[in-house]
Amino acid sequence: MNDTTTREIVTLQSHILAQQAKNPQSTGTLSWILSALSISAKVIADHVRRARLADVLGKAGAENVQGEEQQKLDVISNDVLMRVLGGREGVAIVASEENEEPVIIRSDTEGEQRYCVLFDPLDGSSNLDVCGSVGTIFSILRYDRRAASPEESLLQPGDVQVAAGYILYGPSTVFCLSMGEGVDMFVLDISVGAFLRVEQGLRIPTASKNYSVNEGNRLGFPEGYQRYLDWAQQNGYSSRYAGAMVADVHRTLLKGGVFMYPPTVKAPNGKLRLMYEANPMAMLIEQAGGKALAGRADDGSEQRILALQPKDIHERCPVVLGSPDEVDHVTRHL
Ligand code: AHM
Ligand code: MG
Repeated sequence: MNDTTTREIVTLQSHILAQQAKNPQSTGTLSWILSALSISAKVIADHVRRARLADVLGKAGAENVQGEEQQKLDVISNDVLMRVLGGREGVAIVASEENEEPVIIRSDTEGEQRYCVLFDPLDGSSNLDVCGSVGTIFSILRYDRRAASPEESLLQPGDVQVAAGYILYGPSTVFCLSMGEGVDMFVLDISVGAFLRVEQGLRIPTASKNYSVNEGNRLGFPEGYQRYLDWAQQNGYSSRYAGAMVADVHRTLLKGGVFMYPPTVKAPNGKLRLMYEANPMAMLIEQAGGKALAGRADDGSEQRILALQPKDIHERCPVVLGSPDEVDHVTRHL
């Protein structure tokens, strides 16, 4: 057989159905939710591509729950995800960076397994004005009917995520997904209208001399991070920072290195949100063989992001993730 006949063409949809078929108890509910995310990604990618022409760049004139100004496309992307996910039977609660309160869609006390979907609809959106890459990040949790309230059901550690991923809107639209059995990567073929699988069981390089951090904040970092940067600069490291987590994590996943958003004097827990930025990225990085830490715990041990118990859906945490050896170089300076 030649290469054309041996190389399968697998869409995201068929990949998800094949995963579902591995589990005979599966009802297909999660597959429907992932398919909703795939549709949302195509719609958002189209908005992002046309942003300048459709005059939807710039601010929407409102502030989001973090007190940050929303971009028009933040609002549009949030709306797309809310509308598409809202229509899916299996969705119990949706929580977004752009909404202060989670949206409870179905909170019944019995019946089939339902899920909570948390997302940052358009991460790094300030990159849009300069045609830089942006992305959507999502995390899926089981809806816990035993929780005291539907909101309580959301506050689960990242270790129990059922699936997580991101969509990068760059020169091409890339969907990276983990359902707990490795990381797979898909690229949107716009002529076909489908995400096609380009990588299965992606592995992050063990080491690579790259660090990715906003060095403008350096003087506000705890001393350990500053010592690491001195060490990296004395040892021939390159600095790469897109200013959009999805773009920076995607590069780190493929090329190796370490991505960090440390605590700063102004933001003692860093800037990134645990539940819909750090947790999904940490799941992908760990599933690809990397490490994802929130620094060191009080007893000096490494604090895995996925082991943190969230207390608030919008809480923040420090982030150090990437190639295992590179994360170790950071932590030995902390
Ligand atoms: P956002 O969710 O408001 O877009 O903020 C998150 C973004 C990340 O994509 C990126 O890693 C970080 O903020 C950049 O922050 P800074 O400009 O402080 O370096
Ligand atoms: Mg955002």
